[in-house]
Amino acid sequence: MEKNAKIYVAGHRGLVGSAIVRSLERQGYTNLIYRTHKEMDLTNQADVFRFFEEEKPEYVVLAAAHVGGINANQTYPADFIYINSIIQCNVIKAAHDNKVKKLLFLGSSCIYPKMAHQPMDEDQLLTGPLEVTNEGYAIAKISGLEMCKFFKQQYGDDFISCMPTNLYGPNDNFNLETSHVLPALIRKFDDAKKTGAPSVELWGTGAPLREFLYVDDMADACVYLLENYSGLKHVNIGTGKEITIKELAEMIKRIVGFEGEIVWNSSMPDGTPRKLLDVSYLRSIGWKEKVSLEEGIRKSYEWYISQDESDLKK
Ligand code: GFB
Repeated sequence: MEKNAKIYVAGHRGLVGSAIVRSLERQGYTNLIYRTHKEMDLTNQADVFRFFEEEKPEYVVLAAAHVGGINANQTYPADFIYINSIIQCNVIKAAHDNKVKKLLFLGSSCIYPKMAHQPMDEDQLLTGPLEVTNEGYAIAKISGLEMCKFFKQQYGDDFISCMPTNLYGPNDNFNLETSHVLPALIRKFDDAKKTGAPSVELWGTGAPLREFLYVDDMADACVYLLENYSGLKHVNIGTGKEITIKELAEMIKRIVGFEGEIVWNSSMPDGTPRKLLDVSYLRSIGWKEKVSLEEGIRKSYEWYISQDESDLKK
Protein backbone atom coordinates (compact mmCIF):
# COMPACT_ATOMS: atom_id res chain seq x y z
CA MET A 1 0.00 0.00 0.00
CA GLU A 2 1.68 3.23 -1.20
CA LYS A 3 2.13 5.95 1.47
CA ASN A 4 0.14 8.45 -0.67
CA ALA A 5 -2.62 5.96 -1.51
CA LYS A 6 -6.12 7.38 -1.09
CA ILE A 7 -7.55 5.52 1.92
CA TYR A 8 -11.18 5.95 2.99
CA VAL A 9 -11.81 5.14 6.66
CA ALA A 10 -15.54 4.63 7.19
CA GLY A 11 -16.35 5.26 10.86
CA HIS A 12 -13.28 7.46 11.46
CA ARG A 13 -14.66 8.99 14.69
CA GLY A 14 -15.54 5.71 16.41
CA LEU A 15 -13.46 3.57 18.78
CA VAL A 16 -11.82 1.50 16.02
CA GLY A 17 -11.98 4.00 13.14
CA SER A 18 -10.24 6.77 15.09
CA ALA A 19 -7.52 4.32 16.18
CA ILE A 20 -7.02 3.19 12.58
CA VAL A 21 -6.63 6.85 11.49
CA ARG A 22 -3.99 7.31 14.25
CA SER A 23 -2.19 4.14 13.17
CA LEU A 24 -2.19 5.04 9.45
CA GLU A 25 -0.92 8.58 10.18
CA ARG A 26 1.74 7.20 12.56
CA GLN A 27 2.91 4.86 9.77
CA GLY A 28 3.21 7.69 7.23
CA TYR A 29 -0.01 7.37 5.22
CA THR A 30 -0.83 10.93 4.18
CA ASN A 31 -3.89 10.70 1.96
CA LEU A 32 -6.78 9.68 4.25
CA ILE A 33 -10.37 10.65 3.49
CA TYR A 34 -13.44 10.39 5.66
CA ARG A 35 -16.96 11.82 6.07
CA THR A 36 -18.92 12.52 9.24
CA HIS A 37 -22.36 10.99 9.65
CA LYS A 38 -23.82 14.45 8.86
CA GLU A 39 -21.79 14.67 5.63
CA MET A 40 -22.72 11.19 4.44
CA ASP A 41 -25.36 8.75 5.70
CA LEU A 42 -23.89 5.30 5.08
CA THR A 43 -27.40 3.80 5.15
CA ASN A 44 -28.27 5.91 2.06
CA GLN A 45 -27.18 4.01 -1.05
CA ALA A 46 -27.29 7.03 -3.39
CA ASP A 47 -25.09 9.09 -1.04
CA VAL A 48 -22.55 6.26 -0.70
CA PHE A 49 -22.45 5.52 -4.44
CA ARG A 50 -22.00 9.25 -5.24
CA PHE A 51 -19.16 9.58 -2.71
CA PHE A 52 -17.27 6.62 -4.20
CA GLU A 53 -17.77 7.86 -7.79
CA GLU A 54 -16.51 11.35 -6.87
CA GLU A 55 -13.64 10.40 -4.52
CA LYS A 56 -12.48 7.06 -6.06
CA PRO A 57 -10.71 5.83 -2.91
CA GLU A 58 -8.04 3.16 -3.58
CA TYR A 59 -8.34 1.46 -0.19
CA VAL A 60 -11.31 1.23 2.19
CA VAL A 61 -11.45 0.34 5.89
CA LEU A 62 -15.07 -0.42 6.82
CA ALA A 63 -14.96 0.39 10.54
CA ALA A 64 -18.40 2.04 10.56
CA ALA A 65 -21.06 -0.05 12.29
CA HIS A 66 -23.96 0.18 14.67
CA VAL A 67 -22.41 -1.38 17.79
CA GLY A 68 -23.23 -1.84 21.47
CA GLY A 69 -22.90 -4.04 24.51
CA ILE A 70 -25.04 -6.93 25.64
CA ASN A 71 -27.95 -4.78 26.86
CA ALA A 72 -28.24 -2.72 23.65
CA ASN A 73 -27.96 -5.82 21.47
CA GLN A 74 -30.64 -7.64 23.44
CA THR A 75 -32.99 -4.64 23.35
CA TYR A 76 -32.65 -3.44 19.75
CA PRO A 77 -31.96 -6.50 17.50
CA ALA A 78 -33.88 -5.06 14.53
CA ASP A 79 -31.70 -1.92 14.53
CA PHE A 80 -28.51 -3.98 14.77
CA ILE A 81 -29.39 -6.29 11.87
CA TYR A 82 -30.88 -3.60 9.61
CA ILE A 83 -28.37 -0.73 10.03
CA ASN A 84 -25.29 -2.94 9.84
CA SER A 85 -26.62 -4.87 6.82
CA ILE A 86 -27.43 -1.71 4.88
CA ILE A 87 -24.09 -0.01 5.65
CA GLN A 88 -22.00 -2.98 4.55
CA CYS A 89 -24.09 -3.65 1.41
CA ASN A 90 -23.70 -0.03 0.31
CA VAL A 91 -19.96 0.23 0.99
CA ILE A 92 -18.93 -3.20 -0.33
CA LYS A 93 -20.95 -2.78 -3.56
CA ALA A 94 -19.68 0.79 -4.10
CA ALA A 95 -16.11 -0.43 -3.52
CA HIS A 96 -16.61 -3.15 -6.14
CA ASP A 97 -18.27 -0.83 -8.69
CA ASN A 98 -15.44 1.71 -8.31
CA LYS A 99 -12.61 -0.84 -8.49
CA VAL A 100 -11.26 -0.20 -5.00
CA LYS A 101 -7.87 -2.00 -4.75
CA LYS A 102 -8.51 -3.41 -1.28
CA LEU A 103 -11.23 -3.30 1.37
CA LEU A 104 -10.95 -4.43 5.01
CA PHE A 105 -14.20 -5.48 6.72
CA LEU A 106 -14.42 -5.77 10.52
CA GLY A 107 -16.37 -8.62 12.13
CA SER A 108 -16.51 -9.33 15.88
CA SER A 109 -15.71 -12.36 18.04
CA CYS A 110 -19.30 -12.41 19.35
CA ILE A 111 -20.49 -13.75 15.97
CA TYR A 112 -18.95 -17.18 16.55
CA PRO A 113 -21.37 -19.86 17.84
CA LYS A 114 -22.31 -19.47 21.51
CA MET A 115 -20.81 -22.82 22.52
CA ALA A 116 -17.96 -22.88 20.02
CA HIS A 117 -14.96 -24.98 21.05
CA GLN A 118 -12.51 -22.68 22.86
CA PRO A 119 -10.24 -21.13 21.77
CA MET A 120 -12.20 -20.36 18.59
CA ASP A 121 -10.29 -20.72 15.33
CA GLU A 122 -11.52 -19.14 12.10
CA ASP A 123 -13.11 -22.41 10.86
CA GLN A 124 -15.69 -22.41 13.67
CA LEU A 125 -17.79 -19.67 12.11
CA LEU A 126 -21.30 -20.90 11.17
CA THR A 127 -20.87 -24.25 12.95
CA GLY A 128 -23.55 -23.77 15.62
CA PRO A 129 -26.31 -21.63 17.16
CA LEU A 130 -25.49 -18.02 17.99
CA GLU A 131 -25.59 -16.22 21.36
CA VAL A 132 -29.22 -14.99 21.49
CA THR A 133 -28.46 -11.61 23.09
CA ASN A 134 -26.68 -10.37 19.96
CA GLU A 135 -28.11 -12.53 17.13
CA GLY A 136 -29.20 -9.52 15.06
CA TYR A 137 -25.73 -7.98 15.04
CA ALA A 138 -24.05 -11.34 14.51
CA ILE A 139 -26.15 -12.28 11.47
CA ALA A 140 -25.45 -8.90 9.86
CA LYS A 141 -21.71 -9.19 10.51
CA ILE A 142 -21.56 -12.81 9.29
CA SER A 143 -23.24 -11.75 6.05
CA GLY A 144 -20.67 -8.95 5.65
CA LEU A 145 -17.78 -11.38 6.07
CA GLU A 146 -19.36 -13.80 3.59
CA MET A 147 -20.11 -10.97 1.13
CA CYS A 148 -16.40 -10.01 1.05
CA LYS A 149 -15.48 -13.65 0.50
CA PHE A 150 -17.97 -14.06 -2.36
CA PHE A 151 -16.95 -10.80 -4.06
CA LYS A 152 -13.37 -12.12 -3.95
CA GLN A 153 -14.43 -15.51 -5.34
CA GLN A 154 -16.75 -14.20 -8.07
CA TYR A 155 -15.01 -10.97 -9.13
CA GLY A 156 -11.47 -11.27 -7.75
CA ASP A 157 -11.95 -8.20 -5.51
CA ASP A 158 -9.24 -7.98 -2.84
CA PHE A 159 -11.79 -7.65 -0.03
CA ILE A 160 -10.54 -9.12 3.28
CA SER A 161 -12.09 -9.48 6.73
CA CYS A 162 -10.86 -9.62 10.30
CA MET A 163 -12.52 -10.84 13.48
CA PRO A 164 -11.54 -8.71 16.49
CA THR A 165 -12.12 -9.67 20.11
CA ASN A 166 -13.68 -7.22 22.62
CA LEU A 167 -11.98 -3.86 22.08
CA TYR A 168 -11.57 -0.85 24.37
CA GLY A 169 -9.67 2.44 24.55
CA PRO A 170 -9.98 6.16 23.67
CA ASN A 171 -13.25 7.30 22.00
CA ASP A 172 -15.10 4.33 23.51
CA ASN A 173 -18.82 4.54 24.31
CA PHE A 174 -19.42 5.28 28.01
CA ASN A 175 -23.22 5.42 27.90
CA LEU A 176 -24.24 2.88 30.57
CA GLU A 177 -27.26 1.58 28.61
CA THR A 178 -25.44 0.86 25.35
CA SER A 179 -21.75 0.45 26.19
CA HIS A 180 -19.54 -2.64 26.49
CA VAL A 181 -18.41 -3.90 29.87
CA LEU A 182 -14.94 -2.35 30.15
CA PRO A 183 -15.93 1.31 29.59
CA ALA A 184 -19.08 0.77 31.68
CA LEU A 185 -16.97 -0.38 34.64
CA ILE A 186 -14.54 2.55 34.28
CA ARG A 187 -17.47 4.95 34.43
CA LYS A 188 -19.34 3.15 37.23
CA PHE A 189 -16.29 2.95 39.51
CA ASP A 190 -15.24 6.54 38.72
CA ASP A 191 -18.76 7.88 39.40
CA ALA A 192 -18.95 5.91 42.68
CA LYS A 193 -15.53 7.17 43.78
CA LYS A 194 -16.58 10.77 43.08
CA THR A 195 -19.97 10.48 44.82
CA GLY A 196 -18.75 8.34 47.72
CA ALA A 197 -21.30 5.64 46.85
CA PRO A 198 -20.85 2.57 49.11
CA SER A 199 -21.26 0.06 46.27
CA VAL A 200 -21.38 -0.39 42.50
CA GLU A 201 -23.91 -2.61 40.74
CA LEU A 202 -22.56 -4.79 37.93
CA TRP A 203 -24.52 -7.08 35.62
CA GLY A 204 -24.78 -10.86 35.60
CA THR A 205 -22.72 -13.14 37.82
CA GLY A 206 -19.18 -12.04 36.95
CA ALA A 207 -18.39 -15.60 35.91
CA PRO A 208 -18.20 -15.19 32.09
CA LEU A 209 -14.74 -15.02 30.55
CA ARG A 210 -13.78 -12.31 28.06
CA GLU A 211 -10.73 -11.41 26.01
CA PHE A 212 -9.80 -7.72 25.63
CA LEU A 213 -7.54 -6.00 23.11
CA TYR A 214 -6.49 -2.35 23.38
CA VAL A 215 -7.84 -0.53 20.34
CA ASP A 216 -4.49 0.90 19.15
CA ASP A 217 -3.13 -2.66 18.97
CA MET A 218 -6.23 -3.62 16.97
CA ALA A 219 -5.62 -0.70 14.60
CA ASP A 220 -1.98 -1.72 14.04
CA ALA A 221 -3.17 -5.25 13.25
CA CYS A 222 -5.68 -3.87 10.71
CA VAL A 223 -2.98 -1.86 8.93
CA TYR A 224 -0.71 -4.91 9.05
CA LEU A 225 -3.42 -7.01 7.31
CA LEU A 226 -4.04 -4.29 4.71
CA GLU A 227 -0.32 -4.35 3.90
CA ASN A 228 0.30 -8.11 4.10
CA TYR A 229 -2.86 -10.23 3.76
CA SER A 230 -5.13 -11.03 0.82
CA GLY A 231 -6.54 -14.40 1.80
CA LEU A 232 -10.12 -15.65 1.43
CA LYS A 233 -10.62 -16.44 5.12
CA HIS A 234 -11.19 -13.86 7.88
CA VAL A 235 -8.35 -13.43 10.42
CA ASN A 236 -8.91 -13.47 14.21
CA ILE A 237 -7.36 -10.48 16.01
CA GLY A 238 -6.90 -10.82 19.76
CA THR A 239 -4.48 -11.59 22.58
CA GLY A 240 -5.37 -15.24 23.17
CA LYS A 241 -5.75 -14.40 26.89
CA GLU A 242 -9.04 -14.28 28.87
CA ILE A 243 -10.19 -13.00 32.25
CA THR A 244 -13.45 -13.38 34.20
CA ILE A 245 -15.66 -10.31 34.42
CA LYS A 246 -15.17 -10.55 38.21
CA GLU A 247 -11.37 -10.38 37.85
CA LEU A 248 -11.76 -7.53 35.34
CA ALA A 249 -13.98 -5.65 37.79
CA GLU A 250 -11.42 -6.06 40.61
CA MET A 251 -8.65 -4.78 38.30
CA ILE A 252 -10.62 -1.70 37.17
CA LYS A 253 -11.81 -1.01 40.75
CA ARG A 254 -8.15 -0.98 41.87
CA ILE A 255 -6.94 1.21 38.97
CA VAL A 256 -9.78 3.73 39.40
CA GLY A 257 -9.28 3.70 43.19
CA PHE A 258 -12.84 2.85 44.27
CA GLU A 259 -12.89 1.26 47.74
CA GLY A 260 -16.56 0.28 48.11
CA GLU A 261 -18.36 -2.99 47.40
CA ILE A 262 -19.34 -4.69 44.13
CA VAL A 263 -22.93 -5.97 43.93
CA TRP A 264 -23.85 -8.43 41.12
CA ASN A 265 -27.34 -8.03 39.57
CA SER A 266 -27.97 -11.55 38.31
CA SER A 267 -31.25 -10.49 36.68
CA MET A 268 -29.04 -9.00 33.92
CA PRO A 269 -27.72 -11.42 31.27
CA ASP A 270 -24.25 -12.99 31.37
CA GLY A 271 -24.26 -13.57 27.60
CA THR A 272 -21.93 -16.15 26.12
CA PRO A 273 -19.81 -17.94 28.76
CA ARG A 274 -16.50 -17.61 26.82
CA LYS A 275 -15.32 -16.26 23.45
CA LEU A 276 -11.57 -16.69 23.40
CA LEU A 277 -9.99 -16.33 19.97
CA ASP A 278 -7.37 -18.68 18.57
CA VAL A 279 -4.84 -16.15 17.23
CA SER A 280 -2.23 -18.65 16.05
CA TYR A 281 -2.75 -17.65 12.39
CA LEU A 282 -2.17 -13.95 13.15
CA ARG A 283 0.93 -14.92 15.13
CA SER A 284 2.12 -17.08 12.21
CA ILE A 285 2.05 -14.05 9.89
CA GLY A 286 4.12 -12.05 12.37
CA TRP A 287 1.80 -9.88 14.47
CA LYS A 288 1.50 -9.63 18.30
CA GLU A 289 -0.18 -7.06 20.54
CA LYS A 290 1.98 -4.62 22.55
CA VAL A 291 -0.37 -3.24 25.28
CA SER A 292 -1.23 -5.38 28.33
CA LEU A 293 -4.74 -5.26 29.85
CA GLU A 294 -3.48 -3.44 32.97
CA GLU A 295 -1.68 -0.81 30.86
CA GLY A 296 -4.61 -0.50 28.47
CA ILE A 297 -7.08 0.11 31.31
CA ARG A 298 -4.77 2.77 32.79
CA LYS A 299 -4.51 4.52 29.37
CA SER A 300 -8.29 4.30 28.89
CA TYR A 301 -9.00 5.70 32.36
CA GLU A 302 -6.52 8.56 31.82
CA TRP A 303 -8.27 9.36 28.54
CA TYR A 304 -11.71 9.13 30.20
CA ILE A 305 -10.90 11.59 33.01
CA SER A 306 -9.29 14.00 30.51
CA GLN A 307 -12.56 14.31 28.55
CA ASP A 308 -15.48 16.69 29.02
CA GLU A 309 -18.04 14.72 31.09
CA SER A 310 -21.04 15.88 29.03
CA ASP A 311 -19.53 14.56 25.76
CA LEU A 312 -18.78 11.16 27.29
CA LYS A 313 -22.19 10.34 28.65
CA LYS A 314 -24.38 10.86 25.60
O1 GFB B 1 -19.20 -6.21 27.00
P1 GFB B 1 -20.59 -6.73 27.11
O2 GFB B 1 -21.72 -5.73 27.18
O3 GFB B 1 -20.91 -7.66 25.87
O4 GFB B 1 -20.75 -7.69 28.42
P2 GFB B 1 -20.46 -9.13 25.45
C1 GFB B 1 -19.71 -8.56 28.77
C2 GFB B 1 -20.04 -9.17 30.12
O5 GFB B 1 -19.90 -8.13 31.13
C3 GFB B 1 -21.48 -9.70 30.25
C4 GFB B 1 -21.02 -8.18 32.00
O6 GFB B 1 -21.44 -10.90 30.97
C5 GFB B 1 -22.16 -8.60 31.08
O7 GFB B 1 -23.25 -9.10 31.85
N1 GFB B 1 -21.24 -6.87 32.64
C6 GFB B 1 -21.17 -6.65 33.98
C7 GFB B 1 -21.55 -5.72 32.03
N2 GFB B 1 -21.47 -5.36 34.25
C8 GFB B 1 -21.71 -4.76 33.06
C9 GFB B 1 -22.06 -3.42 32.71
O8 GFB B 1 -22.23 -2.53 33.56
N3 GFB B 1 -22.20 -3.16 31.37
C10 GFB B 1 -22.01 -4.12 30.41
N4 GFB B 1 -22.14 -3.79 29.11
N5 GFB B 1 -21.70 -5.43 30.70
C11 GFB B 1 -20.85 -8.12 23.11
C12 GFB B 1 -21.88 -8.24 22.00
O9 GFB B 1 -21.04 -9.21 23.98
O10 GFB B 1 -19.54 -8.20 22.59
C13 GFB B 1 -21.66 -7.19 20.96
O11 GFB B 1 -23.19 -8.13 22.56
C14 GFB B 1 -20.19 -7.00 20.61
O12 GFB B 1 -22.36 -7.58 19.81
C15 GFB B 1 -19.25 -7.10 21.78
O13 GFB B 1 -19.81 -7.95 19.66
C16 GFB B 1 -17.81 -7.17 21.32
O14 GFB B 1 -18.97 -9.24 25.41
O15 GFB B 1 -21.21 -10.13 26.26
